[in-house]
Amino acid sequence: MEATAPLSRPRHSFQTDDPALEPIAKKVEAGERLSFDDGLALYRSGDILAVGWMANLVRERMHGDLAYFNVNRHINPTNVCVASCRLCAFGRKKGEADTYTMALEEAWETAGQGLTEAVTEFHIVGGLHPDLPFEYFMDLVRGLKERYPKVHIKAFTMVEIAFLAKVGKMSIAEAIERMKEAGVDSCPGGGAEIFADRVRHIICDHKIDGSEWLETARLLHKAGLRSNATMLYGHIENDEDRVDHLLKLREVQDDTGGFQTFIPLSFHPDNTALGHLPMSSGLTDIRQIAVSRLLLDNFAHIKSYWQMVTPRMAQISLRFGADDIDGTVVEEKIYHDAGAKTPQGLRRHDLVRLITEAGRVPVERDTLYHAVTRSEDSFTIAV
Ligand code: V47
Repeated sequence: MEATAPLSRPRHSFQTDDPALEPIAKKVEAGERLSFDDGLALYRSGDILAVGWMANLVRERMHGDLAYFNVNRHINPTNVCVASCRLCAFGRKKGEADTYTMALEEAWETAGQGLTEAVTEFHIVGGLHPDLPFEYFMDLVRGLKERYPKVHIKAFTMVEIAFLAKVGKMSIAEAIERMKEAGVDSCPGGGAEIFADRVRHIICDHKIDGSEWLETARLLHKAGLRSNATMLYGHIENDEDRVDHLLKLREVQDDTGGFQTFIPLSFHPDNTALGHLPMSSGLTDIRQIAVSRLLLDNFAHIKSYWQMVTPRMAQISLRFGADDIDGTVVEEKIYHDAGAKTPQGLRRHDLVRLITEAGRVPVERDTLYHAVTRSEDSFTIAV
């Protein structure tokens, strides 16, 4: 059961100097669905406080003052990747000097290094390795489950699942069944980038296309696994591409209900083939959180991933539509290869402090948003 806390504070009324936001506010207050054009108006409005006010209204209606975090550990088993995505600073071609691929024992041991904080989730994402067999990934998951049976395994993006199915010469539906048998509990939301073909051809031409990503998510949800969804923004996409991306996710969610959390990811240009582009600004990050909350009316959670936007911005986001700031992470490679200046990981008490200072009530959650209660070095999950 998810924790909820109704909010008893009285609400101030909506005010804006942007007439385009007036009809949108009426819809938001009435709980009505927003349109494509509403999405564009939200991206183009100069009144960020009014946009944030609406997003905060929705966020508090859904979660009161609660703000979620988890104690997790990222594991990136390999950086060898057949794709050559211009957006990426992490992937390497086989044979290059700074490649790595974890032996299974090494991956299992690395996973245990975060257990001093009793992690409740392993988040596993990696390159599309040309030679690793399907069974390497299943053994990786099976070995983790054997060694850490209480830890939820959130593994493999839609892009990896489609690739693994090809490697294993099986359908995507079969690959998903095999993943479930091995012990995968849910899937992360990466690889979605921007669904529009025009943009996808430039930033990640070698990945499955947008409709394949969405179809793989549908299959996953149909098989009973939940997943997250992401959007990579702040590169060459425009407002129409962003709204299109969000509404395509909303459409799948109407059908399956299988998405758990939406995570907007700000593009980090360093060491990528798009290194000439500037980093997104704080205003863009905050707006992206708010617009996501407003358009994705059927998503329970909007995550402001502190690794991406910095702990400072994640804190502010909790007043602009976000209800989650992700977890301890411990060791992050994908954005740090692309120039992220944030720490590799944060401790549990740092996350609690960030949330409390923002005037919200911290709730440690597991991956499926059950509240976690801790005593000394063990934890229990309220289901
Ligand atoms: O798909 C890659 C992004 C994603 C860069 O599900 C980059 O809870 C910025 O999906 N600059 C992988 N972003 C990470 C991911 C994720 C992260 C946190 C939580 C969850 C979750 C999922 O990272 C990739 C891509 O969109 N990425 N390179 C870059 N240079």
